[in-house]
Order: sequence, then C-alpha cells, then structure tokens
Amino acid sequence: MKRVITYGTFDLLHYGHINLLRRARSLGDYLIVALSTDEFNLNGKHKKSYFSYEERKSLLEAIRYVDLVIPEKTWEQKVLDIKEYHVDTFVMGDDWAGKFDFLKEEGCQVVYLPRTPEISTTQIKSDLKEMQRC
Ligand code: C2G
Repeated sequence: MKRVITYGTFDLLHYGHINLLRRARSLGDYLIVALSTDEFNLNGKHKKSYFSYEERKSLLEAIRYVDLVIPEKTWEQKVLDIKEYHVDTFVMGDDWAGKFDFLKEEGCQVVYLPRTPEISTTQIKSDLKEMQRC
C-alpha cells in the first residue's frame, strides 16, 4: 500500500483544495491529511481560520480522496509523521516548491503539484466583502 501525506489549513474548503487532494490520492492508495490546528494557525501561520479544526476535519473526512486526518501542530513534525505513518510520498501545492525537499533524505518522494489558479481562501473572503458592498 502506497501512502501519501499532505498538509494544510483547508479553510473555506474549495475546488482548489479538492483538486489537490484528488491528485495527491492518485499518487498512492491511502491519503493522510495533516490538518493545521487552530493553535498552529494562530501561532505558526499567524492566521485565523473561519472554520474550527473540528469543522475543517469533518469536511475533509467527508471527501472520498481522504483516508485519515491528523493534526498538524508544528512546522517540524513532518519527519516524525513520515516515519510514524510509513509515508511513501509527500505532496504539496507548488506554492511550496522546494521548501520540503529535505524530506527526500527520509526516503520519501516529494511532489509539488500545480496550484489551481484563481481560487484561494483569501480570494473568497475578499470577494464576499465586495459582494456585501453591492
Ligand atoms: N492549494 C491549491 N490550489 C489552490 C489553493 C490551495 O493547490 N488554489 C493547495 C495548497 O498549495 C496546499 C493545499 O491546497 O498544498 C492546502 O492549502 P492551504 O490550506 O492554504 O495550506 P497552507 O496554508 O499553505 O498550509 O505545513 C504546510 C502548511 O500546513 C501548508
């Protein structure tokens, strides 16, 4: 069984996230999503998500491509996760290209997939603000 892992906040879940998850899952047989906790979002990423960790987790667990959701609490946990979950392939969108190549030293394939253009959680938030003005 080929095991794939990816990381993210996945707030205001949108088709860019789904495109990423679908392609990540197609690289193996089992997809783990390490989901940023509310605390990590605040302290590690300096952003606040609209949906809570539990809400974002339940959304991800409803997606056919996702087999397991675990918490992402720190930037540094990736090496341990890869060992603990016997991960073969690490996947991120290419906005992270090159940032996690060190994971290859753990014997893990590292894949950066093209982001889906024109959609992001930030874009959704600003569009909604604009709509309220109309
Ligand atoms: N993504 C994408 N296309 C978009 C938007 C997002 O492919 N239009 C991808 C991102 O590249 C990322 C994943 O979807 O691989 C999740 O996106 P975010 O929730 O924004 O993740 P991020 O905040 O970048 O957190 O340790 C890594 C971090 O947790 C990544």
